[in-house]
Amino acid sequence: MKSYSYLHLGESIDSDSYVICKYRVTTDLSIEKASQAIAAEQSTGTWTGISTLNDTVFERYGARVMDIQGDMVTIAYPEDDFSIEVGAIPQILSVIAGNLFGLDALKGVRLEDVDFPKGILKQYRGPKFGAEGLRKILDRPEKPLVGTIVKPKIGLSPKETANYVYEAGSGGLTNSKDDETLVDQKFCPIEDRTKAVAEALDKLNEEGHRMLHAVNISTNGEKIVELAENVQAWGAKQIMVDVITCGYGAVQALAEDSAIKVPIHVHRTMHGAFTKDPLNGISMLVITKLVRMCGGDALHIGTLGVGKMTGNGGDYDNLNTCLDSKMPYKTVMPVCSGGMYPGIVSRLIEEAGTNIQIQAGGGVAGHPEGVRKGAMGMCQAVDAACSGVSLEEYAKTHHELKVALDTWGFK
Ligand code: CAP
Ligand code: MG
Repeated sequence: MKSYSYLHLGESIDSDSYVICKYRVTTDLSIEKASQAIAAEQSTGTWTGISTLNDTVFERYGARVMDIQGDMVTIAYPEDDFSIEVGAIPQILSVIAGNLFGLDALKGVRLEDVDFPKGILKQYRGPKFGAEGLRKILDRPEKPLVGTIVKPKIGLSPKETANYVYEAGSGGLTNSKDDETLVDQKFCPIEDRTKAVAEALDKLNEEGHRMLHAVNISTNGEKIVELAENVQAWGAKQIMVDVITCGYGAVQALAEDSAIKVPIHVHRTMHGAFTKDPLNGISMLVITKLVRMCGGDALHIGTLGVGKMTGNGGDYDNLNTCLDSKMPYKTVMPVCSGGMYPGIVSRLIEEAGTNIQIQAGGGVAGHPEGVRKGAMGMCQAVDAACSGVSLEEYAKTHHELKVALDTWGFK
């Protein structure tokens, strides 16, 4: 049986004909052997030589280990290894992030980054609205969007949810959203909730305040587009989808459905199961790239080390990937959420800049004087940071911010 080597160290390739992945590899074998095991398993090989593999197939479709730097391995997969069917993230993932995670040859492996050739990128349309589109809808050209997550996560009735949204908007927030675990429970049916929230948003609009609320439509594949169209008909101005639990195909189906004319807020619940371990799993950077390709308009990217969720230092990469011009699509609004409160807003803006959506659940609903004042406290913190005034100074003349700072302090 002829044996083939997948090692092409130091060779040059036309990078626009390959999907190029970076893997962090931990192994008891030599790193070369482990890298070959990945390249073989994910392209033309298996654990042994096979009589059915010939030179032509190997040359055309074999993955190539291009570089090894310490524990970081670069593998290039020929473009033709990927489906030509328009938009096939499931097939892409089964190549670049599939069986390799189970290989005994590896103690750990983490897909850190991926770059796609133009031929694959052009199969995707990216966001319909993106960061700029959201700003246009909200008539908020520069300052960060300031949002809330209706809290408690579950248990409020449609009327109570709408009331929360109205209070948050009256306090100045530009955005609100359902929490990731709320979809269509008995205590808060999605139709009633959507209609009640739409009324609240209309009332705010009549009072001169623009606001969006993302209704969580995360559900089964065969139903998700229909549910999105329904909530839109019931008055929803934005929808939310949990990308990891519903899948990239769900985001893409929603973004590419011509009947859906509202922006998509993408939540990433469950991502920590495979992004948190620095030596095993898939980085959030990869997820960010895929969401941008599939058409998410806003995406949770972490809080750059200032909030409650672990960032692994990768949040900056997520932020840049939402906003840079490396991908041929509109930009994605980066959402910084999780443990946000007024006392950390300045630090967040220092780290992230102003082209972000800052989102606080507890940091609004936990304000001792209620949701409206909580919203005011958040907006005042953002206004202070954007005008270069310290939060302490601004709080001298802004009561709601002062109460928030007295309650939660600074970070
Ligand atoms: C935030 C939140 C969001 C997290 C998700 C929550 O609430 O609603 O789901 O931000 O994390 O349930 O924790 P708080 P990430 O503002 O009350 O913390 O954005 O990192 O995916
Ligand atoms: Mg949540």
